[in-house]
Amino acid sequence: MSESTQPDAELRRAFLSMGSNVGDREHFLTDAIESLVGVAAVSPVYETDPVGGPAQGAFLNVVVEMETTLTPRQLLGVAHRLESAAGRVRGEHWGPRTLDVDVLLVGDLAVDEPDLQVPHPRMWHRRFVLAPLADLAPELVPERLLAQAEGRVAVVGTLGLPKRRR
Ligand code: GSY
Repeated sequence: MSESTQPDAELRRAFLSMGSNVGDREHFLTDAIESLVGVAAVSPVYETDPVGGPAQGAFLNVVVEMETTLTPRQLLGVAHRLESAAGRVRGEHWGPRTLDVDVLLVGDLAVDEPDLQVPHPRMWHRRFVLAPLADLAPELVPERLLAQAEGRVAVVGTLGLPKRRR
């Protein structure tokens, strides 16, 4: 499927969650973000306890805000492409990974298909998503949900990204 945009497509505020817990975690996140078109903001980097899956190492997580005309399905295609570029091998379910990219929100669009749900159905329970999302868009994250969410998180810095074009 093409990821090209439609001439009259609406520009929307979209949010992607990215996580890495294998190898050079910061490098995988930085590379992925640098290859995205339409990045508007990147949250601080959080080191986070793994939620779900087998015993595994700590993640680095960020949330990326985009201004984009891409549809949720096109953004899912972008997410899969970024994961492949990071050499991700789909092994154990919820196991360690070089890069995971989830489509969280795309404007006020809602999608409920077997392989794609937007808003992302688990995001409201995961502190590794809600904390960086609240840094970028506090109005989207109810304080009560952030307080109740699962998993310890700690800010460890910011990614050294170059200033860039949209
Ligand atoms: O769903 C994203 C992959 N993932 C993560 C993650 O990115 N961070 C943390 N802390 N735990 C996770 N469990 C899974 S699965």
